Amino acid sequence: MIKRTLTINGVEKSVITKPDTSLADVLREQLRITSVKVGCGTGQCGGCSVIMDGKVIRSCITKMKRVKDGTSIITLEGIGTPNNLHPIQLAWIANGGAQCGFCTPGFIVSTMALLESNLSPTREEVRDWFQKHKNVCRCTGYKPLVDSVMDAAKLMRGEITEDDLRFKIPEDGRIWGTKYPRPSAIAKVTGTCDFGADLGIKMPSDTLRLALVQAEVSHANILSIDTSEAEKMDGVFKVVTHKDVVGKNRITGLITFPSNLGDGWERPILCDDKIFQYGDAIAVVCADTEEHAKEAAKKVKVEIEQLPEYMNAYAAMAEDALEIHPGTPNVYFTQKIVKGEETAPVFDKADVVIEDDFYVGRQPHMPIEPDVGFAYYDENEDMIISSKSIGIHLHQAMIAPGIGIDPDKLKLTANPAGGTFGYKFSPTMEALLGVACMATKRPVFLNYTWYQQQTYTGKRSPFFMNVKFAADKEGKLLGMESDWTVDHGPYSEFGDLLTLRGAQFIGAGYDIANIRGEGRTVCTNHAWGSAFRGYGAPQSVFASEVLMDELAEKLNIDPLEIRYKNAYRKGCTTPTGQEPDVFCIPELIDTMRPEYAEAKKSAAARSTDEVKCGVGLALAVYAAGLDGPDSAESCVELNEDNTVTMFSSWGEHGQGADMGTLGTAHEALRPLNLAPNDIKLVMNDMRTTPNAGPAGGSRSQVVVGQSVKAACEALLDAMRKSDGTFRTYEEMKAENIPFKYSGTWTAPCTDCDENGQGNPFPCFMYGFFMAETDVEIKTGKTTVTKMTMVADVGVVNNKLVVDGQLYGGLAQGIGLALSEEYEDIKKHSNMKGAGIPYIKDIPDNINLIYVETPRPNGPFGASGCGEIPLASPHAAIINAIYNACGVRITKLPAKPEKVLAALNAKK
Ligand code: MCN
Ligand code: FES
Ligand code: FES
Repeated sequence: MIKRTLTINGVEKSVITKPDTSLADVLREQLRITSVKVGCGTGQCGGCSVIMDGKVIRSCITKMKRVKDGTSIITLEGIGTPNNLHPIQLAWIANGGAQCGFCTPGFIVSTMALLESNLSPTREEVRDWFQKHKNVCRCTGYKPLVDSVMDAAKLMRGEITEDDLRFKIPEDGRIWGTKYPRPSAIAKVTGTCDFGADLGIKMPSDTLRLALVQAEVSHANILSIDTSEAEKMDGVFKVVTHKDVVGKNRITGLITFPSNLGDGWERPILCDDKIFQYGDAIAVVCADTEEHAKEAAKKVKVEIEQLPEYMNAYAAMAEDALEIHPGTPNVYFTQKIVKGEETAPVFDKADVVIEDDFYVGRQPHMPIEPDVGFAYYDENEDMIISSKSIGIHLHQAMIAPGIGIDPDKLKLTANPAGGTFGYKFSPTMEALLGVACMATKRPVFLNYTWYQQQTYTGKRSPFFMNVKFAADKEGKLLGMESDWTVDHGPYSEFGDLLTLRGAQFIGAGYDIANIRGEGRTVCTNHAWGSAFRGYGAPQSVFASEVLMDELAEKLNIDPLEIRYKNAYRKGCTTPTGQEPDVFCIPELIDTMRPEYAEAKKSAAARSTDEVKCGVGLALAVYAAGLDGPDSAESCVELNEDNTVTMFSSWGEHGQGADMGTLGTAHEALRPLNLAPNDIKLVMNDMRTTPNAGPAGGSRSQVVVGQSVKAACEALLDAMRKSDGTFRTYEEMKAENIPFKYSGTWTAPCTDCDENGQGNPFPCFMYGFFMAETDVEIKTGKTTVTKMTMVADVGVVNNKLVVDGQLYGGLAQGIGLALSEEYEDIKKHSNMKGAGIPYIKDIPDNINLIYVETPRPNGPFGASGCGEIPLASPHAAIINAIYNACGVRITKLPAKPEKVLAALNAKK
């Protein structure tokens, strides 16, 4: 043990600790300074940044033995407080710098040190600083963060006032369509927002800390699990294995379609007979400290019989491949698309036919916050599981039978989430917490390392695609044939629905009268497929958007014009035969025209023999809503002080469920002239908030928003007097009128049939992307120098949120195009290895342009927006690479070595 006396935020504190304990652990666990966030835990993300003796350091890799007595440490708590915000914090709020907010403390601390050394940085100097200090953000696309630093510096130099940065409510009192900051912004920029790990360490002292024992092979029979040595280790309370699970020990994948050959019950909570993928959970050690739990986890012995590992769809489809789940074929679901006439004669008669193969891979979600949660029994003996769930009611249904608990006795609540990007559409630790809590009858807390985040949670499912277009010589599409194979890993969770996305979105955006195709879902031993922002669109649209450029080239038509010619117009239908909600694509393309002309000129002027510059386009359509009669419920209550409380299960990834709910409710309740602060939010707690469905498929603004609107309208109806004015709380009470109202909404939609035909979605989102890239000929390295997106997400609820969604989604698209993958489990199990974009990988030059076509099915005309920015920016980048240097990378990611090999092959 060592003793250190440190000056923390100006106050002297002594700590006694182990020499090898990290400064981050001492600050968080011993001193309870929880603004310091641990993301990667290995020095790659800057989440744990603090200022040590004037310099920014990463406290997760700073051992206490290297921290001298008398050292000064500044954390976010020492920079500003909710009632006394520092200019940097004010600027962060004004620019929407905190989406999930998990990276925010690290960035603000880092900015503080920058501005102390240089109060007038250029934007490039700010970017260099964050690059050098490895500050990573997965939500914002970085531009709003640079904007924040520039504003903070201006304020600190006295060039603007605080008032200039504070939001002012417009005279009409309306916040719909404005940049009103999200309600959680102050807590996020001051480090007072408690995320799951912060709440976990503040649990009562008898809380058990958990550690996972994970599989280290991808496919094996389990012969035995020996926990005897682990049980004897210091501090161990219990080692929980499948034998302790009283329920079915399975998480149900909720089969969507009857033709699915699986039963959806294949994911074990804790492996019993078999290991299906690397990282599978085999046991959970429950101990007094995290350190003890982790030490004991290393002592659990698992005897296995290795089986052949089928690491991609084609390996698992081989004739001699074993059934990964005995009794269920590895190809367990097929989906056809049959629209219009047979395509064979159409292709025979066409002037031109073009065909290519495409692959979009296993993109990892890479939230900065690793998965985290805790469970306990409450005063009613109900089991409460608190996690990053973005679908609390859905997850209750998926895990209760497996744990062996009456669903009525199981309640889920959501902690503030440090980003999920879809992986939390699946329960990833909720069932583990449930079985550990039940087996020990103690509160339990599980905080994954980032390695566990990467190796145990789902990934984007790879699509192998072959797509063929038939067209006339003017470039009008006459037909399409498509074939797609979905590698969904070992667990079926929503794999059938994902496969349907191929039918719905390959070729979306274009009037294609005749389509034939088939897709299939394949069980493999690589990472299980979970929802990821875009859910099938980044795969499907990539194929048709790159092929569209190939067709344009063959016909010598400009890529913009061929898209314009084929865009949805009145009278045409989507690939599923549905009439689009609006016909905005020609306007999106027209809006892009001048930008495109400018970009082409600039690329031509900048290109040299060493660096070739190019411009690429891609269109995207994606749905806002889940298939068919998707529905949601929300409640609102009039309070004694004439404010109202909204009860909503709008799931929060970090995207802005709080702002979405507040903005929609405020607009719906405008007749009451409430200030935004008069609307209180109770969110995502099954004890009080009704089922609104999961926050996937960019559905919440539309479907949950409609239910918020309906609840508010019901309250207004109850409050309305005959003269059109509204009753107060006292008047309602006097007349015995109830105060609380529920609103529900169901999409007027039908599921797709076995031919992929139907009217599945209430609203669509549209985007037209342009990428400008530089390709270094010697190395094959691609740099995206500018992204432009013309977006139609309907009427915008909150401009700050929507801008943030688009910036962040575009940045993930750049990652998908150029660097991100999770193919090689060892190499890609850390952030850097998996290709997370740092600030210098994302251009500062991002241009967002809006077309706001009101949606008939959206609340106040809004559609969704979360996923459209990731639907096809990567296709635009790949098209830009081709435009720059003549190589077409159809299998992502386009890493330098791949581009270089293609350049060399071309020579
Ligand atoms: N919005 C708006 N006006 C519109 C449309 C949307 O102001 N016309 C706002 C909404 O109020 C909401 C946000 O934009 O705050 C996204 O709305 P919507 O598209 O309805 O999506 P959801 O709220 O259902 O959020 C989920 C969506 C998905 S599916 C993923 S995955 C995702 C995403 O949003 N993961 C994210 N955005 C993310 N952003 C962050 N920072 N972190 C994630 O994990
Ligand atoms: Fe310390 Fe990532 S750098 S948590
Ligand atoms: Fe930066 Fe979420 S706001 S990681």
